[in-house]
Amino acid sequence: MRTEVGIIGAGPAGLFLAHLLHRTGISSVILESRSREDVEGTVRAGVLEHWVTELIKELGLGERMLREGHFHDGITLQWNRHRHHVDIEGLTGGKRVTVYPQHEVLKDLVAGLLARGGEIIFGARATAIHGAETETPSIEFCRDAANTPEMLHCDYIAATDGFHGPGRQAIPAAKRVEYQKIYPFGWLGILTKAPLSWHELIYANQRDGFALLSTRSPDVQRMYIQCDPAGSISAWSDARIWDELHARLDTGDGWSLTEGPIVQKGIIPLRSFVCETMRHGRLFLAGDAAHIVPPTGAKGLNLAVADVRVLARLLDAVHKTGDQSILDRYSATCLRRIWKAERFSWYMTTMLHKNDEESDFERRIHIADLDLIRTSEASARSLAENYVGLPFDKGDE
Ligand code: RFL
Ligand code: PHB
Repeated sequence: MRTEVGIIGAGPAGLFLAHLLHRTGISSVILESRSREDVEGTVRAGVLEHWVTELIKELGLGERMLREGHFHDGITLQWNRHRHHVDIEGLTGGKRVTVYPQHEVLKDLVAGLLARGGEIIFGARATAIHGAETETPSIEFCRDAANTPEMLHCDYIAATDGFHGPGRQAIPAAKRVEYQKIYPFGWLGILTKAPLSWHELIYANQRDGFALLSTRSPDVQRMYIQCDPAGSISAWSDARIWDELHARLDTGDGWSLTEGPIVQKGIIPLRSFVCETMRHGRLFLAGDAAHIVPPTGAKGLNLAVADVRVLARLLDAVHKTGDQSILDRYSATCLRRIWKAERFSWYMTTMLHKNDEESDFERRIHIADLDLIRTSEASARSLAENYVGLPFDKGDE
């Protein structure tokens, strides 16, 4: 089998890349180890930056998002039982974020790609990457039902295979520098069949720890509470979850969270991670394969799309000019945006969580940071600009 760009992984990075390449006439094949049902059913991120929403529309895939997504003009920060609305739209000259679940985005991307004649092989696990340093790289893969390895020959390989995929390991260890921070807390996430409790997302820093109120639809809500990442989900009865959510989100002024049946729950650890370089010969890492952010800034999915936007543009330029040296810009261009998203995600995480490893001094600093957002327009604008998605650097266009 042969294609121009072999893509490992049908997550947001791989699927957006295939669409962007298709638009410029470059062929690709996506190998995805999971089934289509599994890919389209995994609950993850929920917030799309302004430019990602625009990109989805530009790709002609926005119909359902415009109908079912929720456009938020701000977020609520809460601390010491006090709530503060950050006017994202006003502070960014009219930009909003879209709350539209990642798996719904994936459904639209998969259906759109297949309708345009794109190729996604589900149940096909990439097992090895060959010849990344040559002009004829290939991906060895195995289909679920078969034991015989097959080969996908291509001009370039995009490893959009997430944090645990084989892509990153295919860059020789001596060429890779990895930066990592593990946080001493995780998030317990739930989906509940309940009506909206508040008109926008609430990020709360309470004495017992962080909580986030988000949404999926008018009837299904997404909520998170800070927890021990090593704890077992079986220790969290529904009653305990609601007790903690009330303790961290209720304001004591009559407002209270609306409860409903919990239909899904799970614990995720929080980490920050960056791999430099993101390129080895004709192999390119993008998305979670190259970096992880804690979800507090809602940046994971958006950053994955930003990487492949750069990659698609550079590959298009190489296609048109034949000048391979254009690809030398890939890593540095992506990493400029990645480190700013890492900074913002770390800032939101440290400001909003209870960290037993920190001193009272540091706790006071976090409260001062929150109060600065309330009282300083410059500080609020900085948060708003990062949250809605930083403008692209002119040099990266
Ligand atoms: P993905 O989405 O992990 O997709 C990678 C795809 O590659 C496939 N794959 C392989 N396919 C073939 N052969 C192999 N050998 C393969 N190895 C892996 C996988 O099956 C998968 O389909 O990476 P991508 O595209 O870079 O997208 C990144 C985003 O998905 C991610 O940043 C966010 O979802 C992170 N994240 C969250 N971000 C937020 O902003 N808000 C959240 O609430 C939030 N919750 C989450 C999350 C990530 C989670 N993970 C990774 C476990 C919750 C979870 C549970
Ligand atoms: C979500 O709805 O899953 C969500 C929203 C905002 C975040 C993280 C997750 O910062």
